Amino acid sequence: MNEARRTPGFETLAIHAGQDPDPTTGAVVPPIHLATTYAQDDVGSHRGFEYSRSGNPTRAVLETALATLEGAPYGFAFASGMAAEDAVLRTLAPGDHVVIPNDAYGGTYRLVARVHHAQGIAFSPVELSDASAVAGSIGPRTRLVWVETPSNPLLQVADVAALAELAHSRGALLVVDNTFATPYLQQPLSLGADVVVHSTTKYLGGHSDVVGGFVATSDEAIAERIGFLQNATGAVPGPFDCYLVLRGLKTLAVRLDRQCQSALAVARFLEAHEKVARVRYPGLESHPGHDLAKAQMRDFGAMVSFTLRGGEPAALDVAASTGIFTLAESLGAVESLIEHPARMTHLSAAGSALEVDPALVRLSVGLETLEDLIDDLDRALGSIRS
Ligand code: P1T
Repeated sequence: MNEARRTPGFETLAIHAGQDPDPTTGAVVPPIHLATTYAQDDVGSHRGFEYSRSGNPTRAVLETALATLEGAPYGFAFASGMAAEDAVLRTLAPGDHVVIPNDAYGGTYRLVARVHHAQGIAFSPVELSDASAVAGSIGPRTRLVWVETPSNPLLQVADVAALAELAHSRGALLVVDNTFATPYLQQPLSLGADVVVHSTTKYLGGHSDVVGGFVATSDEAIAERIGFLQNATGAVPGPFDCYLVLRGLKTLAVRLDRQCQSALAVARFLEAHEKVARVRYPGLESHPGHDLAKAQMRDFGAMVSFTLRGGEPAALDVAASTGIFTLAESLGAVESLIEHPARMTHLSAAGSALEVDPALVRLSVGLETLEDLIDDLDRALGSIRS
């Protein structure tokens, strides 16, 4: 008698989902299919691929693998996180309304406020942890509630299940940007979200060598529309980029286990430092979203933000003084990065509800030796002139 087989675990799926050995050669790594076009046996009769904007075998492997990790029946790869977000926003019609977080990646705000708003989409930035504020901002034309959790750069935690219920009760869909958490730490669709977006540039790629994006969804109608838009607007990733993200996925779990562990140690070090005013890391008991993060995430992620008692001058000093933490935008890779959101990643949100405190510094904790990372921060904090 056959016993029912256990569903494979995350790590197994990350390495094998959609990635059977190549049937022609037995190659254990998916081939990088560079062809732009595919021979047809008869007019209109092809073997699954016609033209590489519409579909490419390497991209198809990535789409199957990452959709599987998100628990999604449908997944679409894009040329960047912004292109993925753009596709989701293009499902709206003029006059529709989106609720956006008042703490989110600056580029997301710019896309909504300066691209889609100009095309007739209304939007309201709102504090996602304030349920009555979210409820109050949903109107009859609200089609999407957009969530980033943990958020960029304040690491705020939003209650995905509660927001999904609220959005659905008012006829809207819930979109979650899962870039900071990744499907290893959090699976928004299983919490009730309808659409997940990613910048695969970050943890999924994991090595600062590929820009990409992804949309996963459990909603058939949305999937049909996103698939149409992917082909019609053509913001698709190249096959080599798809391969790099696939390669990154295989080690996501082990990378994140170590990165989360180091991030917690870095956060605790910063919390005890006299020059630091406040540390924002969901794994700290002092974080207002700690219990919620514990309930909806496997671990707390590897992004840490903190404000300096010395305000912006001190923040600029620290950001410019580290040696191992590289001063650079982006996040989620093996290299630790430091940045000043107000002047770098979130400059496009200046003057808006998403404007960032200039005393804030953001860290992406990588895979270097933990003691070296802490020594580096200790020295940088010691260099504050003000
Ligand atoms: O850079 P791109 O792949 O287009 O992804 C945009 C994006 C979307 N969502 C979140 C939560 C993001 O953080 C980003 C990109 N963020 C940075 C580059 C950054 O340094 O914050």
